[in-house]
Amino acid sequence: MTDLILALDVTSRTEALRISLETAPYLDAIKIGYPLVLAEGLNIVRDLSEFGLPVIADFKVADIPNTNRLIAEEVFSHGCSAIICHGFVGKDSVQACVDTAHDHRGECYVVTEMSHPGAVDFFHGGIAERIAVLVDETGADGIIAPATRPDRTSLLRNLVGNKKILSPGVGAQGGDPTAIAAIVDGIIVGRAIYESPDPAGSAREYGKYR
Ligand code: NUP
Repeated sequence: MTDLILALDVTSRTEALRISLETAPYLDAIKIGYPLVLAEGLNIVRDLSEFGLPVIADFKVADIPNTNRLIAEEVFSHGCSAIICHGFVGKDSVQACVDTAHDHRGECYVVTEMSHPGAVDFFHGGIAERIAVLVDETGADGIIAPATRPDRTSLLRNLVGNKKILSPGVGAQGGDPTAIAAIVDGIIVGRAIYESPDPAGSAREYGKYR
């Protein structure tokens, strides 16, 4: 069973609510990030909560521990259920997000290796593997790993054991859900759903791995 997480990267509240309403029956969570939050503000979380789904804040938080904590406090006090942070900033910065998440009974996911082609320009030679180990050391709830490189995600699975893996890159970035669904706990799909002429039909299709 693999969750379907909608990456809701639209930039208007009206559009966000329309897509969510149409696709909610097929989703396990909604992921929001800078596009929607910078356009409409963090109060959009309250509107999205109406659909009864967890809202994941994908801010890829990557700052010093104190700033990470302040960002995470805002995220959770606005009603998000989980936060995504970067791992390359180091253990103390990740720990700040994890601790704040857990103070609010929320979750924290750590980006290991990103899904786009340029992700490996600087991150190679075992960096993602070291970040994956950080998850155990900090008590984070899981990692973000690429659907575009199932072999890499499979390797990271061996390192994180039962921790959750959420995987973006399915659809628009070329990732094949059938190649990744069995390895991960959730697939993250954005454009292939919200840019589809039939978002509900598309969500139903990606939801068949649930
Ligand atoms: O490595 C990552 N790749 C990625 O695409 C980490 C992410 N968090 N994302 C996010 O997943 C990205 O910011 C977007 O919100 C979503 C993928 O969207 P799409 O390519 O399916 O439209």
